[in-house]
Amino acid sequence: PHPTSARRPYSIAVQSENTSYSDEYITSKFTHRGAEVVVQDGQYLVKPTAKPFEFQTNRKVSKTGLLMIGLGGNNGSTLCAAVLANRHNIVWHTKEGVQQPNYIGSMLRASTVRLGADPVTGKDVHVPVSDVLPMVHPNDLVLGGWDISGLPLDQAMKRAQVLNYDLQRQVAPFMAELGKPLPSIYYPDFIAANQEARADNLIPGTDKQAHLEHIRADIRKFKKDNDLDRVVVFWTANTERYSDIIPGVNDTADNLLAAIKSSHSEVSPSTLFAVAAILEGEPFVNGAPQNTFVPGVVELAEREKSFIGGDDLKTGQTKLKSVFAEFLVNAGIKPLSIASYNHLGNNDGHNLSAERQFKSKEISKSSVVDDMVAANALLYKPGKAGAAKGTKEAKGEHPDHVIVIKYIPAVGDSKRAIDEYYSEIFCGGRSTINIFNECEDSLLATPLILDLTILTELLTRVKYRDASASDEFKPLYSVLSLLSYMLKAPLVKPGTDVVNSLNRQRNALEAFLKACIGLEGSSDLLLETRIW
Ligand code: NAI
Ligand code: DG6
Repeated sequence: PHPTSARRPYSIAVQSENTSYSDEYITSKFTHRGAEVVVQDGQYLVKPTAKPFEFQTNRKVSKTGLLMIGLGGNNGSTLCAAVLANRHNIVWHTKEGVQQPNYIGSMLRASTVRLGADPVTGKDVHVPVSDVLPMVHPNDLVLGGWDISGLPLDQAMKRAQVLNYDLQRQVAPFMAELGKPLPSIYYPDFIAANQEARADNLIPGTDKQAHLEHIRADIRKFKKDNDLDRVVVFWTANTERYSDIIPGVNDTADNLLAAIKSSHSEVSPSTLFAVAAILEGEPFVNGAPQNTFVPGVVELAEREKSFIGGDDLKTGQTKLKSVFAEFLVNAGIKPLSIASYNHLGNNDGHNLSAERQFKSKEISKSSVVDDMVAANALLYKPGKAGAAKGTKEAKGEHPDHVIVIKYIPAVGDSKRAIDEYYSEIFCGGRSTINIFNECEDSLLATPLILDLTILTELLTRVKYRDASASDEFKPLYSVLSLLSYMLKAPLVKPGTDVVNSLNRQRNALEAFLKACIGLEGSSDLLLETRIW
């Protein structure tokens, strides 16, 4: 660990026959309980199920690098400066007084999980989520990455206009040590034309196979130079337009690899980076909304047993929506329309002012209420199986849901989000709730990038086996849907349902972390408080 690392020794000991510890592993037994439901003649036939699993977590936290694509952008430069400020314990002056660096906004480092209760007092005992299993401390991440803009990191931080001047002033020498981002690949058709002026740090040529090999070599070199066990490759570059899914081009792993070889125009930079990471056996996370994960990428990740996660950081407006819309629908209130406006003035906003890039963001921001609506047939008429495809009848009832994003340079990184929830209430009544939210976008995004990186590294160390079949331990499935809590449009195993509810996403993550140390069951049942 870095000399100033705040990493503490692992401090939880579960005393149960379900949990065992060795120097190398934490091994736990876990019964996965569910129910199979068959609808027959209007009746729900429910069969409870219980499947025994074992989890094995390698206790040795990898020495981890974070390679960001878009390193010189607002998120990339803010993340580097924040980690350096924490690592070097830089305090700075604001008009409110002296400010300490921290990791507020990180679910792992700034929120807690209930372990159980004190047997004497009956009071709940909580621990930081990051203490449940051994995890990388953000201060220990080795930072690097690519950008089509060659501005050195200290100047990129200044350009971003996110952090307080006194912090920038003190952290600048450390940022300067990071140097300039690695040159990157730039296919102008994928991001807004207004980004062209930034593109001065490019890997030459147009040969996509050569680009792929260049990126793979960059990952290997970074890993070797820094003596790393693991590198998480993270897309926090500009939002791209959607790629067309073309049979024979990007629909299968082999077709995609062939398309890269022939430099097919529909292979985007983000897809190329994902393929590079997968082929290097390093995880790739997509923090932006475009469809980087074309079917060929998912198949390639499965084939290579690599890990992928995405899409699009769920930072503000959408995070709130994934709580608020669920609250309304679960309270039996029927949202009729959700109108979401936002304006911002940073480079992300500039890029999103182009129609095709906006479209990618619109898709990821819009999909977030779909599962909540689909789960409540009392409020929303479900789609009809036989109805013509694409019609309202086939899709079923849904609230009107509109997304507007405007670029207003004056407000910089300080995004404004305005939401109106217009709902039907009891006996024909109407409720209108308006929310106005203002904050620095990159200060919301940075802790999420850290959480995603740290969780991803952890999930590469967790193996499982079906205890009933006495199988060998094997890695988790390639698509890391446990990362959903931080993502607007979670990528899930093909054919499985997306869960957008923030609460359900968090519950899943908590349950999984606890399962890995042999703790089962819903802690919110609190049965002891309900019985004599
Ligand atoms: P930014 O525009 O400040 O930074 C993006 C960086 O990517 C720029 O420095 C640009 O030069 C670079 N870039 C573009 N194409 C590249 C390529 N092919 N290779 C390497 N670098 C490339 O944007 P910001 O605010 O940092 O956001 C980054 C991404 O994260 C955007 O796609 C945004 O939509 C997404 N996002 C941001 C959230 C936030 O709250 N800040 C939340 C959700 C998603
Ligand atoms: C404007 O919507 C810019 C976007 O990049 C957002 O800031 C980002 O996607 C965060 O969105 P949300 O909906 O989670 O606040």
